[in-house]
Amino acid sequence: MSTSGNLDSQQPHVALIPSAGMGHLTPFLRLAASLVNHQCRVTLITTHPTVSLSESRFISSFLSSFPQVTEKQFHLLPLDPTLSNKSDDPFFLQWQIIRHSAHLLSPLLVSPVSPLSAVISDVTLSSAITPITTDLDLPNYILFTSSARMCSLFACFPNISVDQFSDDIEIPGLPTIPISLIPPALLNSKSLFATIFLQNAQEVMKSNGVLINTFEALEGDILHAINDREVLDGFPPLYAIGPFLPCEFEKRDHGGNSPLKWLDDQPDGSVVYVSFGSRTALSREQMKELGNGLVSSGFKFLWVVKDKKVDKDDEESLDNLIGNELMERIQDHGNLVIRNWVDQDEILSHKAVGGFVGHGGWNSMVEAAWHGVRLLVWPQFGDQKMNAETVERSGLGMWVKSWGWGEQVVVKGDEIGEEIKEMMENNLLKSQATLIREEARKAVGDGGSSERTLKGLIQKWKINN
Ligand code: UDP
Ligand code: G50
Repeated sequence: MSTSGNLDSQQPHVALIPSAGMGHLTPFLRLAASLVNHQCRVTLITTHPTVSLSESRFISSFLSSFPQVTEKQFHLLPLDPTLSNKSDDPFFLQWQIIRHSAHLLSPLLVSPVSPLSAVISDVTLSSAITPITTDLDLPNYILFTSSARMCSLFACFPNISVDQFSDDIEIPGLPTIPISLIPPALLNSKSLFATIFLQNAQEVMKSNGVLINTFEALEGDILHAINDREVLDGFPPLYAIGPFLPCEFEKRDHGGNSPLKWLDDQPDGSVVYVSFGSRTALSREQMKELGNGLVSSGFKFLWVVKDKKVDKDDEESLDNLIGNELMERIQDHGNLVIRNWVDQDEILSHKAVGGFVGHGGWNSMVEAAWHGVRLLVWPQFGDQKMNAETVERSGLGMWVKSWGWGEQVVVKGDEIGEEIKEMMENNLLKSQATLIREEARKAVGDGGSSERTLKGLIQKWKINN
């Protein structure tokens, strides 16, 4: 503990190490903003290069808004050629590149003037970072960038043998996970994703704690089962400090093309917002069925269309993607289709928006909870079915189990239209979503569960300074 009596010297200094993809960067930058607001000193480790343009723009905008944050640039090693055939997902490959470059981090984590009180790194990097923080004798925390439900699977993963992957998965203290919900990449123990996931799950046991963007009303039962050590004895404390709040620095200049003007003209609660996040492209065939389904639902919609995983590659025109005929029908009905990045927060917070058709990316799920917008979740890959299950259990939304994973089946437009109608007309979902919004606000408000948990953590870092 500092003996100088100088308040400043008690200011905890936290280094943040995000991973690749907007779904990983976004919660880190929101956490960084929150730590600054709680009078912490923050160092942000920024990886160079990034995979997407969105990531580099987001980091620049964050750093301009928070000049008090120290940036330490982390220049990655080139891709090891033996890796390139291990996955066709540029974000998974980047996780591995960051992991392989981790030894270059040590000098960035040494700060003689203001030693670090804690290092918080993304869960996808955990097993590569832990040896470094151990060497430097620094407290090590992990940010788990998905749901607590997914975290329960993560915790148990090293104890699940490959043969068990033909059965549903038993999670002590919690409902069984049907095998159909498990991220497909985990079912192949040789996949790059499964290899990293297992190593991270083993090493996370050595960390001082796991931070997570969730809150009591959304996943209280799961949080308790993990923290009461029912799920796994010895799992580090899980700190639920969500919802992470969208921030001013995230706003972009739309060059006069903001969907807000269109939303302003729609009746309250009448619009369906449709987006599959920052890195999910539907097949052309599925895109057309979705367009038909949206039109047949009879509800007005704002649809964000993506054709490629990485934003730099997203070049095809809308007419080419969904066809002139469908495009005309969409526009005849006065709907809006957008091809670019949107400010999801300003859309979800708009009073015209009544429902959200989304892929189950965890950040989007928590944003929907924050704004009390009910959900039809349509999981495409990865952790998204686990997230969909937890959203359904909380009462915030629904999902259709028979729709399978994104690439497995093409869901027909009529069926999509029917489910959208069900979500929009379901008054129970509507009132539950409103309640969850209130609970979300309580959680981060004065004396709320997440606010107390975050303050407790910061206090711990101060004492260890
Ligand atoms: N997002 C956005 N505008 C877009 C696409 C995505 O603001 O056009 C944001 C969204 O609000 C969320 C993040 O990007 O904060 C995406 O993370 P999520 O976990 O929902 O899904 P992922 O993109 O990782 O699949
Ligand atoms: C991103 C993704 C697919 C996916 C997940 C993503 C998760 C999150 C948890 O975040 O499941 C996770 C923990 C450890 C790890 C990777 C991911 O190594 O595209 O499933």
